[in-house]
Amino acid sequence: MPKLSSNQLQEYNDNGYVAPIEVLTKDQAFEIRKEIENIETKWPNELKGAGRNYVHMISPILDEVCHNSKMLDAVESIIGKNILICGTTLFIKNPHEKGFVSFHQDATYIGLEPHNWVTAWLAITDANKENGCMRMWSGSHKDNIRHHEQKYDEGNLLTRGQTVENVPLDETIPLILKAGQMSLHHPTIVHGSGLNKSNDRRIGFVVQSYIGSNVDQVLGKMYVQQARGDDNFKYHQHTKRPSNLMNLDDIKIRKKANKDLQKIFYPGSTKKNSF
Ligand SMILES: O=C(O)CCC(=O)C(=O)O
Repeated sequence: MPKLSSNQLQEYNDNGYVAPIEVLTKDQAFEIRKEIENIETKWPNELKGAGRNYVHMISPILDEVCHNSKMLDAVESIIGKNILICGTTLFIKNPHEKGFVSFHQDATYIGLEPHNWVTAWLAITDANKENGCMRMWSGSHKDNIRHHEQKYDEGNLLTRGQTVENVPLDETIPLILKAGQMSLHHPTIVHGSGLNKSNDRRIGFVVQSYIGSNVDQVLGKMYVQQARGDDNFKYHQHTKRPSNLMNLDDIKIRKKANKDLQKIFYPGSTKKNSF
């Protein structure tokens, strides 16, 4: 099976991310966009606030993406063959809104230990400098967790507005992707993204994250699916894959999963965002 090449793996190890990786055709990515927008139209509150998480639990189309063999082949090269899907998040920036993502390291508040996990950011629309693609501080994953200021600033798409300050913007690399391509990034790389200044939405569907089955959740409870291999550790609750869109049983499990996710995201926090 085609996995990451040795050059791509080297890129990941040296820089803390690797991209672009071809996953879907432009048309397939557009089908995913239509599914997201169909849910937004029929169930207007479903993907808002905390509803941006775990959408793969209620949509067979988004579930299928998480099990895409091209994604899993690449992920397997990094974390090994026993792979769990422990969460998904939609990062949508609508045009002319204030959405941005401050520079941060994913590992800071997420409770996933050890760091045998990787985050897959799949472009559902093109992502470029104009519409606020992610920017990576190359090589920063080699350092430890840095201090994050909790800013809770307006428009910040992170739970606490957690921010690594004084990141040299001109040293960060824009992660430009075409719809259907993905990037993989390391738990400790410093990354963020700016405003969407285009006239269209910027949509990223993020598997946050693919974890090795040896990875525990030290802050709370997570709901996982087996993507490949075995789970000999059994740290997490396994859930079934959705059978049809917005199935009532799946909605119930997703609600519970989202409630439990809030307990992971916010311990010790003075404020709470809507996510
Ligand atoms: O979508 C973005 O701009 C940022 C997403 C992000 O921070 C992540 O996937 O870890």
